[in-house]
Amino acid sequence: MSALPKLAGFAVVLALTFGVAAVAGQAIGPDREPTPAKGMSGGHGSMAVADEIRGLAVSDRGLRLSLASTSLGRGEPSLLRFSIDGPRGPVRDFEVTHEKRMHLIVVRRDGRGFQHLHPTLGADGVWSAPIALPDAGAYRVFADFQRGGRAYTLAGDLTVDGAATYAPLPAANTVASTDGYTVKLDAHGSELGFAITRGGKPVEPEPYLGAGGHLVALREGDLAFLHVHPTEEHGVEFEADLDKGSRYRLYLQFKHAGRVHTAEFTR
Ligand SMILES: [Cu+2]
Repeated sequence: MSALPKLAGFAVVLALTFGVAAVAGQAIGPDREPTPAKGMSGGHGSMAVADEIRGLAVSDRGLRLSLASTSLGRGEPSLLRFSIDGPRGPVRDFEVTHEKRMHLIVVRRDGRGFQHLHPTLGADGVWSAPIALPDAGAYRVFADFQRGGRAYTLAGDLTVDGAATYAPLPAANTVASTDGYTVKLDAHGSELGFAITRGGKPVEPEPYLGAGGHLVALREGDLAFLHVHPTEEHGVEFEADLDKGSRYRLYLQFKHAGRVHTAEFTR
């Protein structure tokens, strides 16, 4: 065997390694440090480390999101099944964050059709959640969880068959209506506060997932999942480092009258 094919093989491996490193560098950024999952302070101005960009990769630090199926029938009630796999198969030792061991976010690539689900874990390590996706297109599935004191957001693609009609991101807004509620966004730097009213009267939301509300921020273009910290136990206030020059879709969820409502903003 001549040395040439061996060398060529080496060059390919080198190129692949470099390619992966370049992608990882883009996704994470050279100067970002992992956010400590425990002992994280939510107080105003006390964030010691930069927020981490997540949700761009299907695997991270030895764990991989495996979707049982990467396509679903349009509009059909289905069961979305997946596992989080380590080197020896599905792992089951998840930690509770925001009152749940797994938070699953499903959204179409254009930011429409947002769903926040709490799947159940089977004895075989397979999570499952009932779901129905009424519109065709490519969806992003985010599995948000904590294990071994570290926070993960792994993401994969899911397709719903049919002709998709993608819509541009709606224009920036500071007022959103949902289920008869009006929600006003008040932003000061990285602090995002939300005031909820109904019929002109202030609404005090009920606790939802251990806070006054839950906020997901997805970046336009790549749907990078921004980790958001509630800054108060009862108020609807968050700290989020939205990068300037990018637009985001914000999904604020709050609970009132026993039901969860979602207000959406572009910022
Ligand atoms: Cu959740």
